[in-house]
Amino acid sequence: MQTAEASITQKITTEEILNDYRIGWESRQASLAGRKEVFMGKAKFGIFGDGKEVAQLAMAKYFLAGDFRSGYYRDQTFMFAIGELTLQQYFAQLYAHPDVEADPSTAGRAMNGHFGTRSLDDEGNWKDLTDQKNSSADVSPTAAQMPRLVGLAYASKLYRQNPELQSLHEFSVNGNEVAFGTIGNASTSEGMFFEAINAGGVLQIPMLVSVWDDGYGISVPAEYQTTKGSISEILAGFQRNSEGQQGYEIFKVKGWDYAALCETYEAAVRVCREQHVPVLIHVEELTQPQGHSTSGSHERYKSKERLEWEAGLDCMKKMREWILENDIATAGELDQIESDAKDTVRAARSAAWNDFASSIKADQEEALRLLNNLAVSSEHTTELATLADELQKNSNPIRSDAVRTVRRALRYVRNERNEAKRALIGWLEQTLGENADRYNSYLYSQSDRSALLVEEVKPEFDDNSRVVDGREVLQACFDAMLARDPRVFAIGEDVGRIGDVNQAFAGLQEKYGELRVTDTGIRECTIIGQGIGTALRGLRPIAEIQYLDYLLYAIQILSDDLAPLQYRTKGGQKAPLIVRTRGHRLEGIWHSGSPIGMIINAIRGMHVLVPRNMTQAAGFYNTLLQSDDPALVIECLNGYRLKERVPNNIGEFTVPLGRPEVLKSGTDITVVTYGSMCRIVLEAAKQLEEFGISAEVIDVQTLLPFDLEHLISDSIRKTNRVLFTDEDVPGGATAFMLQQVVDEHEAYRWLDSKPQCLSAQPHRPAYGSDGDYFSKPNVEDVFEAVYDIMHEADPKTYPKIY
Ligand SMILES: Cc1ncc(C[n+]2csc(CCOP(=O)(O)OP(=O)(O)O)c2C)c(N)n1
Repeated sequence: MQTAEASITQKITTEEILNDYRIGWESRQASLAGRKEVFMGKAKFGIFGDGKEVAQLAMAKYFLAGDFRSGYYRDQTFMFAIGELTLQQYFAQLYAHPDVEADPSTAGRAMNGHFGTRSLDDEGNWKDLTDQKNSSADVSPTAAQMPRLVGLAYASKLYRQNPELQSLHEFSVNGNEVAFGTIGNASTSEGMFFEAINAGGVLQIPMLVSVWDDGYGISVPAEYQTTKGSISEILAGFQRNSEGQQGYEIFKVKGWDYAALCETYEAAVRVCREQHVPVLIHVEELTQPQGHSTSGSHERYKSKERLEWEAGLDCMKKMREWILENDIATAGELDQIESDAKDTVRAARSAAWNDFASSIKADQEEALRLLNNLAVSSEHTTELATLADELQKNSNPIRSDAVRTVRRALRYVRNERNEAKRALIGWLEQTLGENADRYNSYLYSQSDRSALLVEEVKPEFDDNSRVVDGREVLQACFDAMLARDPRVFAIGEDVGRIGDVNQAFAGLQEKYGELRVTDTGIRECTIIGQGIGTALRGLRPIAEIQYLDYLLYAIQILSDDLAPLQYRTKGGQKAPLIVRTRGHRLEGIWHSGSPIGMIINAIRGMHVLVPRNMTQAAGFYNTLLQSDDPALVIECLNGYRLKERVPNNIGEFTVPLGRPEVLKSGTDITVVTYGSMCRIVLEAAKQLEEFGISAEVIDVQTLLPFDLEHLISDSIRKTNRVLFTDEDVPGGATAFMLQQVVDEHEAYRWLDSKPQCLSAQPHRPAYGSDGDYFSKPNVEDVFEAVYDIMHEADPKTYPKIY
């Protein structure tokens, strides 16, 4: 472990130091003012970076264009210092200003303290990321910035070591970019932190992790969080050593010591950038002058002595003392900087508020004008005037106030017909449209590379098309992808040497090298993070989760980080990661998973594709590679050895998203399913034919998006009956399909029988063939479910079986 010398560096000019001091004070004043805004009711919640200013000023000095940050809500000073956040933007975010120009990080969507830069232009195209200082988009769950950090740093390794990537100038200059992570000391208690630290050490990537240690996690002190109360002490075993064992370079430094911090960051970033050695910097003795957040005061849990200790070690106070001790500026000059900072912040705050409030006010005034117009001609003048009066009196309106008032007003005039009413409805519709863009847009890509816009190219077969095991279809597809696009690489457990547990990558590591087809440790969460971070930097990872059952280890990071990325940046960042896994029926409790309802409800913002065989899967991979949306592809565990034909255009054919396929046409009932259940339903449908029942079998193919052209509803229009079946628990994905088809697509109009679902048992499947038979829907179950529906409709023709 290194302890940097706390000497005055010769390398930093007086001007730079005073500039840092100014930024530090502006940041401090922004925290103080921000808290007041919350208490005045102008913002709902505030979490600030006071007490962490000086360390962040030092870190910012060594953060270069092309570098990436993956941090958390305390990093405002760093963002100011690298020039990627203005004071006005800071306040705009606090107020939840829903405009990208006002809050480029999140367009008001993610609460204050959630930072991010815009990697994409307005059309969703990559900007030159080497030309700007980058921050990936923050999330609130503690330590969830860590998995992505692994990927951001891993991208540098790929760009440096894979010569085929040299031409991608807008993402990297020889892999020189460092990924800077920040995390609070208490958040290092999370499993994700340790998993990411270990992965960074194994991978030897330029990942520099700063732990901002203020001794607490809200009210819980370090001794409850960390063994020995010190993260650097317990991570000491990760230190690389002189015997050539690779690992980390670990530094420890006081968070109020400007000179030592600058020295430390300079040395740390150099080793990280030049040698691609991961670094941990434990920044101790930080404080929280205003406590954790606006939700409560720290006087409740910090002793008087602790509070005094914090006041004495306040980093801005210590920086001032250091400047004075070293005759860098006079007390008067520093006073002036401090007082200017106050004025600057006040002005920025007012500008942000005026900008935020004025567009709302304009909306409010227009609504009032139209409402008053209507009141004049209406039979409900009193009610409308009362509503208008209430809206008028609201001196701090928000957008929903005018909308709510107008919607209520329209109830009174529902029987009236006049121009004033039409004008008010016109206003409402326009405002709702604008607010849909403000609050509901960009869940998926809105660029011309949306997965939904990829042209269908049908697979081509001829008499010479090879008939092979399903896994070989995938192998041919991945081979073509790797050959065609140097940005593509695959990672996962057992993916490299043996080409995954089902051998769809067999031989491809030998052919394309270890950087393209790569084994990882058993660490699902950071496998996904590795994928997210590299995708954020222009690469096209395929990150494999060995079995769907183990996706649960990664579901949080998919749900919190990847899926909402476009949404929480309003189209400012994208990570077109392809997550590959295999699931549905095989054997036993943890190798037969099909928790599809849970997944599709957790990861809106990703596409979820459930191909029934490997040809469909290959077509989906080809589609996804042309798109900038992230997706999860769930292959059928029991399908790798089933025979399929290899399309002649294996690398080119595409399967469209959101289009179900009719696998067997029929007239009596529609049976809707997906994945491994397709074969079971087809077999049941064959047996039903013997008994005079003609079932139409539909494979939905993709659950998100779901049947965009309402083809299932069209089928029900013909058959008037429907059964939804899958291997999920009751109320899982069958309930989703039912809701989509019957409610959203209004198929209830065509139904002559109750729409029904046939799911697996509510427990996980038991082991062995009998365990499978009695846990999941089998051919007989499907047969009888369909038959019973027909029996209920026509008991004479279809008498009860038993
Ligand atoms: C997964 C998760 N659990 C709990 C929280 C609530 N929470 C927000 S901040 C915080 C304390 C974090 O402390 P630390 O990491 O030391 O950072 P600090 O706020 O002190 O800078 C907690 C528990 C959360 N955001 N995410």
